[in-house]
This record gives sequence, structure tokens and C-alpha cells, in this order.
Amino acid sequence: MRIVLVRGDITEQRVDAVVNAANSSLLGGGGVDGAIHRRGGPEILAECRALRASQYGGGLPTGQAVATTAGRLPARWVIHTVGPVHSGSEDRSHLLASCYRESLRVAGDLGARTVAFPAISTGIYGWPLDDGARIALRTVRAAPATLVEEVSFVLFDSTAYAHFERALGDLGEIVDTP
Ligand code: AR6
Repeated sequence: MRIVLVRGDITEQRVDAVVNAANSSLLGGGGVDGAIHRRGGPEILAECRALRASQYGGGLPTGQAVATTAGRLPARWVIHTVGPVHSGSEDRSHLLASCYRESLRVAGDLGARTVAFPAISTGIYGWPLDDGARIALRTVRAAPATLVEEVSFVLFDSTAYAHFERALGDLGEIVDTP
């Protein structure tokens, strides 16, 4: 599986599946979540509401992932996952790793070959970018094989990009920018 770093907006990615840094309600929010619902249109929210009315009545638990249509986005699916809020007193790294692992598993089950991730939890949820990048890259690199051939990390600004570049270098991989 190829890992690529992209500087840009996740809603513009032409991939099979884009991952949304959602919250448990699945009903939208700010950051990536807000952008995805705004640009993807009401079909995404309609499917999220249906999920809340069926198997996720209590909301989507932190660390899990579920797919909907991508509506008007140039992708086929949105995979919603709920990152942990960063805590100074409790180690929630396993939950952040789970977001990446579960999203990839869902992507593989859908038959997605290309998947774009944002830097989950590193915005409103306050996770430090250096640690968030390290967990993201290590987890994706170590994930069980699926049909997914390419994972892109879509970084919104140069600071986030630099953190991912460094973390990828620490894994001993060449940075591959399309
Ligand atoms: N494309 C790529 N990256 C982005 C974009 C974009 N369009 N917009 C922001 N980022 P966040 P979280 C970066 O806050 O921390 C929502 O309200 C951003 O700079 O979107 O997991 C949800 O509903 C940061 O590095 O997600 C939840 O309540 C990263 O994406 C909560 O925020 C993630 O920032 C989730 O917070």
C-alpha cells in the first residue's frame, strides 16, 4: 500500500473514500466535518440520520467507523470516524489508532482502492500534530492488508504537512507527493 502526503482540502480529493473527522452524533460540526457536509450536500446527512435511527441510536462510539454516500463530493463514499478528544491526563492513543485501522477496514469492505484521511483529532479535538502524525502513519503502515492500494493524508496547512513529512521520514519512507 502506497502512502502519499497531499497539501490541500479533503473535500476536493478524487478518491474512492474520504474519511471524516466526525463526532459521535454523526450530525455534523466544524472543521473537516463541516466542510464535508457543506460540499457533499444533504444526502450525507440523510444517511447519517438513518444510521442514528438504526444501529447507532446512541451515536458512533469513539474509535469506530461507518460509511455513507459521498453525495456531491468527487468521491464514492465518506467514512465517518470519531477521534478522541486529546487529554493531558489519560492516554487515548489506542482510540486514535483505532480510527485509522477501522476506517481502513471499512474502506476495504466497501472495495475502495484509494482512501484520503485528514489528520484526525488534531483540530478541534486538540491532539498535538507531531504525535497525531506519528500515530496516523504507524497505524496505517501496520494495518492488515485490504484492497486499499493508496492512502493519502490530506493536510490543510504547511505545519501539518511538515509534521507528517517528518513522521513519514521517521518510518524510513520516501515522501511521495503527487
Ligand atoms: N481538509 C483537510 N484538513 C482539514 C480541513 C479540510 N477541509 N479542515 C480542517 N482540516 P477537525 P477533530 C484539518 O477540527 O480535531 C468537528 O466539529 C485541521 O486543521 O476537523 O478530529 C467534528 O464534528 C486539523 O489538522 O477534527 C467534531 O466535533 C484536522 O483537519 C470535531 O470537530 C482535523 O481537525 C472533531 O475534531
